[in-house]
Amino acid sequence: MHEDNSGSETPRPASRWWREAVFYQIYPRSFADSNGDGVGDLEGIRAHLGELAWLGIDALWISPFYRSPMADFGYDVSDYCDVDPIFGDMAAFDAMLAEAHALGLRVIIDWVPNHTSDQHPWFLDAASAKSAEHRNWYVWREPDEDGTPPNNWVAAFDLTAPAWSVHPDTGEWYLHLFDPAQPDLNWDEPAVVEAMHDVLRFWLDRGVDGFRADVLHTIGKFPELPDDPPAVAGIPHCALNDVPVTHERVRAIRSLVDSYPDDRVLVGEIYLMTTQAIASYYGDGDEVHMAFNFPALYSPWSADRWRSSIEETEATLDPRGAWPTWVLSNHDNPRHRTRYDLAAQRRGEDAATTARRSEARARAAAVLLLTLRGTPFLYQGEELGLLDSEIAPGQVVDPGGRDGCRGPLPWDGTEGCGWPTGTNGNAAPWLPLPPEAGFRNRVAQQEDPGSTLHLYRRLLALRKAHPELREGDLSLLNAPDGVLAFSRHSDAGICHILINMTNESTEIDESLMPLGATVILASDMADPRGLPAHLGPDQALILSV
Ligand code: TEU
Repeated sequence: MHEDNSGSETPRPASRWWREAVFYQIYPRSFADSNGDGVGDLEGIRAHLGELAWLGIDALWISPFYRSPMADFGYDVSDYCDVDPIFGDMAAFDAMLAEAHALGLRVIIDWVPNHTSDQHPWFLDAASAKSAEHRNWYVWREPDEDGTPPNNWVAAFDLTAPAWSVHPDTGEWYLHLFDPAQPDLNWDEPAVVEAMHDVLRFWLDRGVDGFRADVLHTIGKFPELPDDPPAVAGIPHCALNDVPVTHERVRAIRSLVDSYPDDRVLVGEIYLMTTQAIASYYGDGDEVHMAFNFPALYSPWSADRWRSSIEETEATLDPRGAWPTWVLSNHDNPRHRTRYDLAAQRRGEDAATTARRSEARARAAAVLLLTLRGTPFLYQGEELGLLDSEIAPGQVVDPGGRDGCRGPLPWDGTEGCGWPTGTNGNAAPWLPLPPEAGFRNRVAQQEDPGSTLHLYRRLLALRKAHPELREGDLSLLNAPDGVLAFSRHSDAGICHILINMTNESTEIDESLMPLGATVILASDMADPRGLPAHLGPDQALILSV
């Protein structure tokens, strides 16, 4: 237990650092490998923090590095308060955290409250006998005579499989919204709540700046565990679970986090399919500080679709004083560059056009992500414009088949790009490197002032220089078909952001480019003299007006 918060006198004015910050998600297995075993580690993160500070990042979210049998690559935790040896040890974590703080980087870590590993001592005990001490820490049901599962819920990774498995030791079903190796905790059991709160305290005491809470909306379930309606057949239950009692539990977590000094933050992964449903987990400012806005992540490269996504986000969050987030890529979905390419090809775009548009689209998307009103979350490697790794059928290791976006980050132009090569008795990286790694790597892009890496760095610097880009209001502007245009404005200034989401050069009129405005950034890093009359294909501009 920490002591520094007892007898709090005057309430501190809440800092809003997390509203102004740009977060960068690190997926530790694929970030940087310090010991040549083919899997990234905490020392690898520590060694590269300087590069993230150089880029202008404010905060890190680090995906799980806890002890785990790795059935879900760390989202199956067998000890919440220790580091898996593949990632290092507690001293390596402390060193990484201290160095991040010394560089001015905040660090939030993943907390996985819905389920443990089936190898967690709690579950090993629970499964051993109906009378076991931890039995009620998980969700058990007696089998029916007909052998069908207790309800029709579908698990996340195999949509043909129930969210239930029979455990051989007692013959009863246990619930798992994800892999069978990830049994759901029973949050109706007060000892579970206490134990999981203790996990939060353990890491808060160690100095982390907050948490990204994994599928936080699933820690409450209707006690009768009713069937999902037939109309949503095939949708995993984790995307449907939305139960009032969860809000009470989230409020308790928030108040624990708020009881610590220095403005720790709670970011919820609320994996629900509408902004409306996600917004309810902000509560009255007493649940999560922020939640990922997944409908926007799934928006295609279309000005109309983005316009409605922005309208809906503003209309839903703003009235409740809830602060938006924006994310294009993470460790669960194809990278946005790959996603836009695949979608365009499905619509009939020919391969040569895709090759030409691919990077331009991803760069214009970066301008969008970093100028919307809300906190942006970058995913490691998007600053290099990475594509997904190509994964042959025999190389798939993730139970959800999400391997492509998890390819190792290429650091330099050497044979292994900073990773062991898999030759001469060396280990191979746990997943193949992304395409183009020979030139699309950190060192090569750092040396090229026109690179995607330098575009991200300039965007982050612009956010620091222009308060209106961080805290200003957002107004959508009328624009030609296929162009998304909005302004960000405050007492500090006005910016117009113009994004051409088509393959055609488009004429821009004076309402969007007023006389006297100046282009402060172009997504292709062109340096237009004076005001251009056109937006190039897939080009984005930021103007100071
Ligand atoms: O993801 C939640 C989640 O619902 C997704 O896994 C989703 O089902 C999947 O991406 C669809 O393709 C979180 C973590 O981000 C993910 O990595 C974990 O596997 C999952 O929870 C279980 O902990």
